[in-house]
Amino acid sequence: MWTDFPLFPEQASSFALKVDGIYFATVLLSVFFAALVSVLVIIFAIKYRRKSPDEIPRQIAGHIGLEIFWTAIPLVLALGMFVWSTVLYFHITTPPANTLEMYVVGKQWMWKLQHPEGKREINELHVPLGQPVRLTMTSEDVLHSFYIPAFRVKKDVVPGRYTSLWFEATKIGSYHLFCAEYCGTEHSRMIGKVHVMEPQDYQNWLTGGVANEPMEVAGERLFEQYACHTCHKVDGKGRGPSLVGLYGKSVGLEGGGSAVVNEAYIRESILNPAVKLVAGYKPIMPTFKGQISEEGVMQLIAYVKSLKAPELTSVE
Ligand code: HEC
Ligand SMILES: [Cu+2]
Repeated sequence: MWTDFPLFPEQASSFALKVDGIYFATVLLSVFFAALVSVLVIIFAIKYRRKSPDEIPRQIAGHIGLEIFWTAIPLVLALGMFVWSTVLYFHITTPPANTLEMYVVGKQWMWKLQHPEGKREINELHVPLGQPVRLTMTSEDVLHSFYIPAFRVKKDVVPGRYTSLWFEATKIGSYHLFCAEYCGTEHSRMIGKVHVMEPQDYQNWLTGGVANEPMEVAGERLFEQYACHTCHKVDGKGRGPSLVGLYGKSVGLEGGGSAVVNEAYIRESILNPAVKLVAGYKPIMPTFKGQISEEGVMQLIAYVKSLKAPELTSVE
């Protein structure tokens, strides 16, 4: 439906049909009631018009049956729309477990994208068909918004914060990528393409061309370059805690409370280490604010994520 109609973007992700379903249902419902009310206004205006100059209408005190009738029906319809869209909203905001991770940095006025295997792109994103992809996104300067109409996904990209978005492409092709948040003079040129490829073609594309360094390897190099490894020893005997198996864990904080280690926590630990002190440690970690680029921070995060605790030999 509508695929040849240029007003509507293609349906190229697993969300597209579902989002359009809600969109059209809402529009149809609104059109139906708008038409019903308009037609009744006209009919009643004619039917109950004053027919003689001295006519005085009978007063109507109220009708409990009618009140219930026109309260209950809209209530059921509105709650139905609410439940339907809430269920879809949760689906769209909850990525499945087996996603491919990719990283996005917005900048006036371009999109910079990194694949964990090392490939980097500008204003272009290659993704495989039929595989859930999760983007972790941040901005180097101002607010942007990552928008792929054909996938029916859009999410703000905020400086100093990580937002994420996931989708599963269901159709081979190239689709528009827009910045959907006014971000300065050349906002309208902050556009790109998302290329959906057969999984095999995607693999070839990933490994083809120049040898690329995986993100976690680049992260490991930064880890040594910035001397992180002098304090964060694998065995936990350094001046800082061991980062092995840290990702996804919950750590106790100095002064009570705890924090879950996700991308945002690691970024904050690197840029503002004193904000959340790990219990039992002193605020000796220097800040790396202004020294490591957003891409660098993401590479460090990829490295920390790759430090998996050896199985069975649990340290705790
Ligand atoms: C001078 C020693 C030192 C250096 C250098 C250092 N750190 Fe730290 N780091 C610490 C200490 C001590 C803590 C625990 C206290 C805190 O949370 O600030 C810590 C905490 C952390 C945490 C949170 C750990 C947890 O268990 O929750 C992360 C992540 C981290 N550092 C990453 C890095 C990275 C990446 C670098 C290099 C860019 C680095 N650190 C450099 C000493 C250091
Ligand atoms: Cu922008």
